[in-house]
Amino acid sequence: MHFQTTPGAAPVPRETAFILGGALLGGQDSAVDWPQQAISASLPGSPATALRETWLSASPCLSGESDGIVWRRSDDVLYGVIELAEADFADDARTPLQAASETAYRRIFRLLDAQGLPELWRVWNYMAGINAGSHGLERYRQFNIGRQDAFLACRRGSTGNVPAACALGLAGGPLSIAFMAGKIAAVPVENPRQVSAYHYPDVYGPRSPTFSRAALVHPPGQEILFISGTASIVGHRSMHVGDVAGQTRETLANILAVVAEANRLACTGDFRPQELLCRAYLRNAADHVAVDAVLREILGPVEVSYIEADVCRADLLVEIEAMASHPR
Ligand code: 3EB
Repeated sequence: MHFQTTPGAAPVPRETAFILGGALLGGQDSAVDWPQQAISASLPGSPATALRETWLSASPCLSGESDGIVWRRSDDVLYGVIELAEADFADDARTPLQAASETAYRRIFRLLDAQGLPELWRVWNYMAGINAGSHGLERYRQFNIGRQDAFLACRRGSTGNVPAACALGLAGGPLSIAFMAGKIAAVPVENPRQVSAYHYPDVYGPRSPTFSRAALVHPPGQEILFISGTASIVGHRSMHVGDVAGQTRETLANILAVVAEANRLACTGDFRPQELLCRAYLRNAADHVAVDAVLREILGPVEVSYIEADVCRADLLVEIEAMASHPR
């Protein structure tokens, strides 16, 4: 599998049958016939108003649409996108976001079981107003209840072998979840500097988030490291509140710790910080210059895309995710 980023308006560079799926950063949905997660947000510091990220398969893909999930698969890997409008869950006994979240994850697990690619590797979660409250509970916490309920209902377990993930707030739009899954289980990676998110205490919500700090996954001939959205959290506490440069340093210390931990488990040799392809989410677009300076000081000249989005804790200003790939 090959990953690439191109300016949004550019023509698709290869035969589209080989496109597994991807994301459109900054853009509204454009008509493509592969699963594409549209992330409608501004891209601070980018000359392009949209960037397209594409996963290319080594072989032609099979396409499908099931239960509202648009997906494509090769023999070994499946990528899908599901978007659910919360208004369609208005009559549910649960909050609409909780109900939509549980429904989305249940549908994802059903699809993966049916396709014989049951191992969920990486999930990208976006929702409107993530820090807003409704029904007496912050919306991110509502999402966490629905997500965890689906893992438990589908007999997945909600600790240990859970996917790498990110969860961000956008100005509006549906609950949007993209995911990558495969035949072979991911190797989950935790961060010794942080309490595992699935063990966060309940001051952060009635249910813990269901994700691992990183995952090593193994498509044919390859080892990919997916580092989850990472923030300025040590133990389980938010650090450097109000200080975006301090938060960025702490976040990168966490990412370096996750890379070191992944390297103990990797089968293709050490991943080096300079290899990372990063996405950085900024609560305030104007922080881009400060975050970029710290990021380049610590990681060197890596590839990074900035997206204006809300981090899931109201006291955090920046979250960074990353990935890297080795031949195997
Ligand atoms: C954190 O470490 C910051 O709920 O899926 C990062 C990555 C975060 C994923 C998720 C949340 C999620 O808790 C927030």
